[in-house]
Amino acid sequence: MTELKVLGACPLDCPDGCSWVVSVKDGQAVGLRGNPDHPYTRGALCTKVNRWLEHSAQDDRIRYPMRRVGAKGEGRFERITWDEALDEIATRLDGVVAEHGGEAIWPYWGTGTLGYLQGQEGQPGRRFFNVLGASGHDANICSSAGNAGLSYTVGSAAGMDPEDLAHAKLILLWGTNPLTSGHHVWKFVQAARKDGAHVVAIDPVRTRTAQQADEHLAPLPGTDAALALGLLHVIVGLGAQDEDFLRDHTLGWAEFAERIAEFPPARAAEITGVPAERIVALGERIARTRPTAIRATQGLQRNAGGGTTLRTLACIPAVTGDWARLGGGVAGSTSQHMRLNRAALYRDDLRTAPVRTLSMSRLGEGLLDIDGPPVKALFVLAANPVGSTPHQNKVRRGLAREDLFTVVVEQFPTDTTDYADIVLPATKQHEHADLHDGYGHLYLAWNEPAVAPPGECLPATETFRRLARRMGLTEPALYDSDESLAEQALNSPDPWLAGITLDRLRKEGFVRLAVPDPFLPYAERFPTPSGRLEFWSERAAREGHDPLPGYIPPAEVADPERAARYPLALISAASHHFLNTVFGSNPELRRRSGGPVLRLHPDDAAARGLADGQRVRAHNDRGAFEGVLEISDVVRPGVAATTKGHWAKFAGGANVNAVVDERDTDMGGGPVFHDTRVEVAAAPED
Ligand SMILES: Nc1nc2c(c(=O)[nH]1)N[C@H]1C(S)=C(S)[C@@H](COP(=O)(O)OP(=O)(O)OC[C@H]3O[C@@H](n4cnc5c(=O)[nH]c(N)nc54)[C@H](O)[C@@H]3O)O[C@H]1N2
Ligand SMILES: Nc1nc2c(c(=O)[nH]1)N[C@H]1C(S)=C(S)[C@@H](COP(=O)(O)OP(=O)(O)OC[C@H]3O[C@@H](n4cnc5c(=O)[nH]c(N)nc54)[C@H](O)[C@@H]3O)O[C@H]1N2
Ligand SMILES: [Mo]
Repeated sequence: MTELKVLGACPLDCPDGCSWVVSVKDGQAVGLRGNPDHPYTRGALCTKVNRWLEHSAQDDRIRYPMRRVGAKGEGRFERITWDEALDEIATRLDGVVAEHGGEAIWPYWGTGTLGYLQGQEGQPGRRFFNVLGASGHDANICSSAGNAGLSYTVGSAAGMDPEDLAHAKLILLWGTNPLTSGHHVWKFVQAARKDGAHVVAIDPVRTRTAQQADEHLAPLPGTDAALALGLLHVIVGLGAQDEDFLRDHTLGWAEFAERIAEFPPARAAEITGVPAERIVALGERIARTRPTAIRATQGLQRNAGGGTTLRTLACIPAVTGDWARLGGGVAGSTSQHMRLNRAALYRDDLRTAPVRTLSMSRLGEGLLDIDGPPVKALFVLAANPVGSTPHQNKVRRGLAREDLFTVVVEQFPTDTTDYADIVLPATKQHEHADLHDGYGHLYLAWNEPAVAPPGECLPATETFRRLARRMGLTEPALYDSDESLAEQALNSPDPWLAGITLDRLRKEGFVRLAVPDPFLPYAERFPTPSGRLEFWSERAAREGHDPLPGYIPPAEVADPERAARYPLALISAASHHFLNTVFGSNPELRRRSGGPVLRLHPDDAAARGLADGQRVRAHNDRGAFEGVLEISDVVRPGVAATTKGHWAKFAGGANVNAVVDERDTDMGGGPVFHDTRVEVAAAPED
């Protein structure tokens, strides 16, 4: 039989949103590779997704509905039929609504797939839960702090097209590790370099990316805004500010200039731990290099002042006028350039009364401390909170509640499914249809199902249609087909979406937003209340923040009392081998990851009498996790580095989130993964 090529898209939570091609023979997927025609993917996937088909066929794949038979957390299940599963869920949800009201249901959705149909914003269940009057879910685990900060300054969290990094002459890779967390941007960095651009990495850790940069600055975690203000101090000291841009396109420059004056390089050096002469040198380089681009993603916003950090960083290209130049500005997420018709897709208007919103980053609190009504049913979709959410032990205590009914829609038996009452088997991307964009580029894509699902796996959209029918819900919008949902989402008045239809996406696989070329989103106008880039933000002031960008120290990292007990500042960034916790049970990727590794500077290891390669335990008053010690000067003294994504059940029962606090960032309600202190010691013998 001939081989069929089916166009699809990687659904994972990564800026690159790759386009892929599945080869199908005799109804089986026999190959999957990056789409060579996609300008951002250019034929390459990544270490992880190269194993997609092997991962999908793993023995531990969940293929049937299951009911818990062991204790919560034990992970013992029996196979049941879909009828039994739907009956039990319908009965339990009806009971919860009758006794406690709809808000006692928490639809907890995560980032396992970013598809508009199967994942993003909880869409497959969103209409269903709206009809039931369930609580809202604030998916603040990733970017909400930075989004909030950027939107005060710029009016949007979206900035320049990352492809335009190719036109920059100076690139600051600021708290981002693209060679691990989204490598497709690298070719644009390299293109700029070919044209003479200088590349600077700003990261407490000398990462893969920092090792490839021309220069590396290693600030203490959470001090980036002070660094930004120190750099601006140098720029303004040289008179290198763009007076025309400041006059015509910004608000509050006089006031912000006073704030900058408070941060001479010596002060910035004291706060950040970066030598003053390095700050002066980089400030001078920015002052004389047009355009300068800043690539800032999520890593540097996971701190007490994470929102303010991004708010302040976005001011640099305003002072230099680079927002008006191709190749200048901040290249972060492009999500907010994608103005699909979310209202039509989500149908929040189906709610008959306003509902409360619960915080994804505070699952432990949501399950243990919140009343009026307490959460009685938790519906987890495309998320693995035991592995990914702060304060693992608290989350476990919440999930262990006997009076909580938990449903998890999953592909693999994760640390979270272990607590489920019912597990429902979910299809994977090459088995279902979906509509995608990417948060690091400007393309939309359609993912055509390539093969039939294994066992009794269902797309989540179909799962919720069946559940709605079982519960006797009559709202017609609950029964729309996948294609109809995609069409509703694409039916947007936004001019950049003009001409992008489902038919066209199906035919072409992917389509670029109809943005102007060259793309200078804010050369004329910023989408702030004033239409200008707002150094001074009335809206920020109204919402309880400093009207000006500034510096907010990390909470735990900068706390001397905490530092005395737990001397090491811990960072747990992206693992090269997993995507959050996805792929965490793939034998080859687990082997390559070496399990959790904890890196310490030679001085810190020596002070504790620890040897390279030994098992160590990092702990604080919230919990502990274990890993293998790697002694290396890639981390600065006082900093410990590990990675996220390891499954607790393969790592001795806990991963790094056992030590992370359930505490909000300054704005946006984000988590503070990298604002954590620990002590490290030899692991106890078993
Ligand atoms: N391989 C792989 N790729 C991924 C992911 C993954 O798990 N694995 N996760 C995906 C997701 S969900 C996201 S959100 C993105 C995240 O992608 P990134 O934004 O790159 O996020 P991180 O890896 O968390 O952090 C990036 C860098 O920030 C540094 N950092 C930490 N704290 C600070 C700080 O205070 N200041 C500065 N300057 N640097 C700091 C870390 O050392 C790290 O090297 O990646 C996506 N891509
Ligand atoms: N310590 C520490 N923790 C972190 C971070 C950090 O930097 N440090 N980063 C945080 C970040 S940036 C993020 S975004 C969060 C992510 O946290 P989560 O949103 O919980 O993401 P994952 O842990 O990857 O879990 C996603 C789950 O979805 C499942 N899944 C995948 N595709 C589908 C599908 O199509 N349907 C269904 N039903 N399920 C599917 C996968 O099998 C996986 O178990 O983690 C955060 N956790
Ligand atoms: Mo994320």
